[in-house]
Amino acid sequence: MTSEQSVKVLVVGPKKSGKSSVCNFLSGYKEFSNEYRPTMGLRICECEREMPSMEKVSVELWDVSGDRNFENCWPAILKDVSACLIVYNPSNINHVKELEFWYKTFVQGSKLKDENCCIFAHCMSSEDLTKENPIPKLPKTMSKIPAILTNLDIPDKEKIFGSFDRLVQNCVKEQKENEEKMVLEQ
Ligand SMILES: Nc1nc2c(ncn2[C@@H]2O[C@H](COP(=O)(O)OP(=O)(O)OP(=O)(O)O)[C@@H](O)[C@H]2O)c(=O)[nH]1
Ligand SMILES: [Mg+2]
Repeated sequence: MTSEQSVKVLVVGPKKSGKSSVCNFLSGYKEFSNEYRPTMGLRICECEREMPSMEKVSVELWDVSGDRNFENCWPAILKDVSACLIVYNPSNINHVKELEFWYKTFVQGSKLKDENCCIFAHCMSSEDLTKENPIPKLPKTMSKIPAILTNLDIPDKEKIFGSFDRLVQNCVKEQKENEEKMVLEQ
C-alpha cells in the first residue's frame, strides 16, 4: 500500500464554462484571470488535500477542453479515473442541454459511480449567487449527483472545498476498499 493516496479527477463540461478557472482555484492559484484561454485538449494540475482522519491525498486534476474537436484524446483520458467533476453554466441554455452528454461520456463512460461525481453549476457573476438562486433541476439520470452553485468573483471557499473534499474522500475510501479486497484475494 502506498503511504500517500493519489486520485485522478476529471474536470469536464461545455466550452467556456469555467473548468480551467475552477482547477486553478482548487490548485491554490491566488490570481484569477478574466482572460479566456481555451484549453488545448488537456491540461493537468495538481493539488494536495488534507482531511480529518485521512492522510494527505495528492489529487491530479485533469482539466479537459470542452471543445469536441479534441474528442480523439478522450479514450486515453478515460483510463483509471477516480472521480469526475462536471462544470457548467446554469444560465447558458446550451450548457444545460449538453450536461447529460458530458455525464454519459465521462461518468458512465468510465463506469464511475454517481457518488464519485460532483457538479459545479458555475455562475459567471456573483449576482447570480446573491439572488439565492436554487440549484437548477438536473436531468433525471443525474438527479443523485451532488451539485452546488459556484462563482470565483467572491468564492465561498468552505462550500467549494467542502464539496471537492467529499468527492476526494469518497475516492480514497473506495480505493482503500479495493486494495483490501485485492490483499484478501491473494
Ligand atoms: N467573472 C467571472 N468569470 C469567470 C468565472 N469563472 C470563469 N470565468 C471566465 O470565463 C472564461 C472561461 O473560463 P475557463 O476557465 O477558461 O473555461 P473552460 O471551461 O476551461 O473553457 P475550455 O477550456 O474552452 O473548455 C474566462 O474568461 C474566465 O475568466 C467566475 O467565477 N467569474
Ligand atoms: Mg479550459
